[in-house]
Amino acid sequence: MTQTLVLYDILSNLPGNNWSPNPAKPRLVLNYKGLPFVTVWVEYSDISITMKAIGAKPNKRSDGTDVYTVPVLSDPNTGALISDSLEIASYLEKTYPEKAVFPNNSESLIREFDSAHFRFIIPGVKPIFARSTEIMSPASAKFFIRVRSIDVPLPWDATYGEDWALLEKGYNTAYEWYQKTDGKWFMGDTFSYADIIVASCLLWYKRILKEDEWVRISSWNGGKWAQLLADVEKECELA
Ligand SMILES: N[C@@H](CCC(=O)N[C@@H](CS)C(=O)NCC(=O)O)C(=O)O
Repeated sequence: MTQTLVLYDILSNLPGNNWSPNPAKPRLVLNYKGLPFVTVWVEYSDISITMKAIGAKPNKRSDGTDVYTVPVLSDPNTGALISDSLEIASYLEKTYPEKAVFPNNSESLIREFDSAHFRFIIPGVKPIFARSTEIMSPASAKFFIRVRSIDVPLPWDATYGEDWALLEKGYNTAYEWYQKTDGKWFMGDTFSYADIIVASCLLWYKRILKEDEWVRISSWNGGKWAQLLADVEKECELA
């Protein structure tokens, strides 16, 4: 029998806690594969100290310095301790191949998709970062602003304007990608980790934005994004 895995995720003041897109990815994979897991919720400002203490491997910041991040997955069945959402997905796929998230040998392509998705989100992410600071403790919000403004310069503002237009532009690009396949998923009729990547950010927006702001995103591209999120939640048995 599979022993319970442990997912390290980020605390918030929202009911049920979860909000952060990178931990949402392994959460959805674990659900999709039907693996038993528990979550350890970590304060954003304590990620580094907690991950160092459990012996997790650091990631790299854009300036080359080490950064301890979540998600981290601990698997008592194998003794593995894995950092980074993509590496966790890859590990889970190799260790628990049933219900593939990289079907038809698609891991290399989906790794490229992950970078492409990140590139279209980042230019318009300021309103999302602004709202994210509102659902954390004051200490975590202060820390988040300090570390995230290295790559996404302040000021961050959720008011409707140019940054929202940049985010919408990114989604217009993603919409074109989705339009090129027959079926509701990125790979047509085949569900994959690519859809989990997109849904994790949508879940983030839905959790942290004001209702009218989420309605705005939901209305883009004929309602594609609210529908995709609902479809992924259903596929991963979250809804
Ligand atoms: N490439 C990593 C990025 C993870 C990441 O940036 N995690 C953020 C939270 S969403 C973090 O832990 N940041 C800590 C910091 O910046 O000090 C992944 O996909 O897991």
